[in-house]
Amino acid sequence: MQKLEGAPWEIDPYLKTGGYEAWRKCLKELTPNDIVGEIKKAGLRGRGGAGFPTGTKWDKVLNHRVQERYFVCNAGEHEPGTFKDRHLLKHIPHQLIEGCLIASRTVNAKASYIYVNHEYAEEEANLRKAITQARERGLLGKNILGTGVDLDLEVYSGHGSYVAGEETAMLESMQGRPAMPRQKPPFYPTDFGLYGKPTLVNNVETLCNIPQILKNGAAWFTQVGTEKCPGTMLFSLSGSVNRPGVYEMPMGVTIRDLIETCGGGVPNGRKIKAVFPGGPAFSMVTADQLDLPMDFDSLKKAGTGLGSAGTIVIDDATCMVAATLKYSNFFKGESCGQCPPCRMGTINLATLMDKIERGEGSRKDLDSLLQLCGFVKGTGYCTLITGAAVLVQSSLRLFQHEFEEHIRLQRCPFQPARTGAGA
Ligand code: L3W
Repeated sequence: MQKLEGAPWEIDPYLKTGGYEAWRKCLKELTPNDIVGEIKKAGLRGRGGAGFPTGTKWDKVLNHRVQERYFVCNAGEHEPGTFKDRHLLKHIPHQLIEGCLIASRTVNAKASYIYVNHEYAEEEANLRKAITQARERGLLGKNILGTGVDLDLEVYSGHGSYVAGEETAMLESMQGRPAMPRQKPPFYPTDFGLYGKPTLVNNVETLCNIPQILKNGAAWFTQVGTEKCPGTMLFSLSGSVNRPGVYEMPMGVTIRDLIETCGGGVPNGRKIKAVFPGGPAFSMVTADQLDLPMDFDSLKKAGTGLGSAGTIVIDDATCMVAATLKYSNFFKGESCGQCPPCRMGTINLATLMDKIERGEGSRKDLDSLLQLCGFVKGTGYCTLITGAAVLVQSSLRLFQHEFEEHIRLQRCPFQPARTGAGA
């Protein structure tokens, strides 16, 4: 992902680096099947959290028997610790627009949208300006580049919630209904999307890879990364690191390399206690696992996940009960309330975590926590409740002694002990 000179919405710096060449090729030379074939050959996998093969998804919509199709770019990024789509929207909106045009044209979408997290106001404004510039150059709109093709992109200001970033909840909210996920399967957007029609939904980063693959070829794309997860990934690195930020690294980079080479290590001579490689919805890893490669398959095999690569580093001065409570509260606040196990489970998990952190917990509460996690995992229409349960399970498994210390001391051991009357 190349950062360009000038204001990000200006089209000329992007055109100078070969921008919109892939789009021209798609309009004039390549058939939809050629395009899907090249994406399959590249082995591109979705960057929104699940790593689903992009070519397979495009193929499903392209070859759907229903001819009325839609395209939606999901820029509803809201995962704690993930901010890479924001970076792309902010710095290279034209690359995203080009990816959206190609995707939309390939599946012959009737209408095409970019759904943007409503908190990304500056990025959304820039994106709108970039679309206007592309329209002025005849790259979208009516009779694109004299080919007779009509295609436009509409920016949709999104809903503010985390769940609204889940693709089916996003589609619901775009139709004026509450942002609540549908049951998947059977309601995959490729079959039952916007207005109940086949809809191609892709993440921002996934789409930014498309022009590069078509311009440089699948073989170029697979030069880096692993065999099953080719290409690069944008890692949002945050927490206890000297240089937090967004880093583009080959898939399979080790956690250590990301933290040390990109992030400049942990500040103040502290040591790493834990890392969320893929955000708080996936298990943490500990300091002895830093040589794990970061790609969808390796992290899954290690019992965690890459998700959208929101990598959060926690140092040894941090109370793991407090750190876990912070994210339990996040999940509690973001549950849409549709599925009873999620609505009740997220509240109960956060309540028990809070009780333990305040020093009012008992051993029975630890058992209740574990039992609750077991009950609620996998029970929602989306993955929110599973993420909330995995978070607590992994914290308890790896840092049980810290939970027990809270119970034994009846306070958080990381907080100074209260002394004296009225303290
Ligand atoms: C057609 C099939 N399409 C799967 C499509 C599906 C989607 C993509 C991935 O992401 C992950 C989770 C979170 N026919 C298909 C098919 N697809 N089978 O492939 O699908 P899926 O269901 O694996 O997951 P997803 O819901 O898109 C979830 C991680 O991302 N994540 C969290 C986001 C979660 C929320 C939320 O639920 N509120 O925002 C972030 O890292 O943990 O692993 O496009 O349609 N047979």
